[in-house]
Amino acid sequence: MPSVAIIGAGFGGLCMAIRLQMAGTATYTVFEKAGDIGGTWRDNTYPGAGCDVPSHLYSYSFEKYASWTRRYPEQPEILAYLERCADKYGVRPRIRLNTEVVAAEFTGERWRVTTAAGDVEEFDVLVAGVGQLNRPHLPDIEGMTEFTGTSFHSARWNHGHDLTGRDVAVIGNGSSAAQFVPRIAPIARRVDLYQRTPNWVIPKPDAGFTLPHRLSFRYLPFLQRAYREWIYRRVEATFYPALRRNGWSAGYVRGLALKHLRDQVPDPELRARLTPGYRIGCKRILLDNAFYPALTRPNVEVVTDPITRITPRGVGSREHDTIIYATGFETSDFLAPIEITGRAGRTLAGQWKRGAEAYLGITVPNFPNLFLLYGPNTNLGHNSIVFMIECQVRYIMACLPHIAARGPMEVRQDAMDAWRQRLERKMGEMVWQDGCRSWYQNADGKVTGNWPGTTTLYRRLTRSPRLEAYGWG
Ligand code: N01
Repeated sequence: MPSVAIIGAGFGGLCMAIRLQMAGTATYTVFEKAGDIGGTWRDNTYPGAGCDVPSHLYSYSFEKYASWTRRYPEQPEILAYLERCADKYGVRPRIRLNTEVVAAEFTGERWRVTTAAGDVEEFDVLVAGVGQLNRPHLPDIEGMTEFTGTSFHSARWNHGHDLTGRDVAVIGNGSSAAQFVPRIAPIARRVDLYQRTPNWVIPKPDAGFTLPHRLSFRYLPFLQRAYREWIYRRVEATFYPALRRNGWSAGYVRGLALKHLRDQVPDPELRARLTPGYRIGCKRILLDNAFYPALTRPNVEVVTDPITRITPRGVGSREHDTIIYATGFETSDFLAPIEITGRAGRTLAGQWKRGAEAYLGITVPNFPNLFLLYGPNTNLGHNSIVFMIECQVRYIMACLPHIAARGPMEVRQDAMDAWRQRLERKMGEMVWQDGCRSWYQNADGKVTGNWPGTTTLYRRLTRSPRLEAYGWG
């Protein structure tokens, strides 16, 4: 089997490592820049961090877990699940922690991988599992550096800074802020939530699993499989259509969101400020039961005035001792800042100047034997990204024997062009450019994040490599 370098030990990189391990090949190395595994679930430790996809679906299909304590467990449980997977499948010895890959160059036959420490090693195949939400985005606001209080990004939570009795400014109101604002509002003296664009929010059907539930899942595995299948089919059938221009469920989901807002926010003036003016689904829909009630607290204010500057004492004319940037991630520069050089000295950053793209979101012309997990146009607005990652890993596993037999595998430019046209046609059916800006888009407004089809279609398209696309027909 070809040797494989995997970058990143989050859901994607670990899945790749486990599948290689299960296939009985130990010729892989996982490079992880942080001191531990877990990716986004290691980084996002803010109070209330969790996932908006039920864990019975947001987990590996080959490693179902019967003991989730609730439908939507929080970050510690998800991280513990990943750690258990790494232990159970014995991949830890092949993970190099605190080892950042800074460059990878295709030599004509193999990938030469360089780490920040200056070590260089060669592998046949390079798999990038760095994800789309791994580098915090900090805004560029005048005066930011002059602030004399404590400031941090939500994905780099400062647990040493007690928020009790503080005057806190939260900048941003996406999924992260929606989860931690209800946790900090009861202890802070005041929370000013700076909202640039309101989000659509629908109820989160969360519930705990009782012991009988958990035992049933453990001892009646068909029940757990059926439950997982039911969640999958429900989100696919109800929420995917809501993201389509003519989707049948958009009105239904919008109605849910408006009712949720009416039920939870009695003040019409605040309700008006929280009502989005763009089509539902254009930005990520939030699933949350605690965010709106937190915003109605007397010590919380939703501030919609644009932020003009940050002073040493707070945001604009207000005084704060803490600023929390819930301002999202650098999502469109996939793989940055790793310098990836393919055939004939081509760099990935150069090739993707007008927007990242990859055939099936996995392979890239001019970059033989490079495979991406959770790459361009494979993010979802409605279902489990772990499902997409498993499709990609299965595809890569199916490519490896071909590489072993025939040498480097490179997707043809015409296959990439045909894929792009297909994506663009499908993208025209979706709502992600209908009156909003979001992290799904790059700086030019092109949607480089999301997959515009059903996940069932993606699974079908990635079931096995079409060898003609690689010039091996
Ligand atoms: O980040 P975001 P996030 N001045 O990019 C605002 C996943 N996730 O960390 O909307 C003022 O959504 C920005 O404003 P606007 C999930 O996929 C999932 O919250 O651009 N504001 C926005 O409000 C999610 O989508 C879960 O106008 C500025 C916010 O910052 C993704 O991660 C939990 C600004 C950024 O929101 C990212 O979520 C957490 C500026 N200069 C995360 N710049 C769950 O599963 C940015 N903003 C529940």
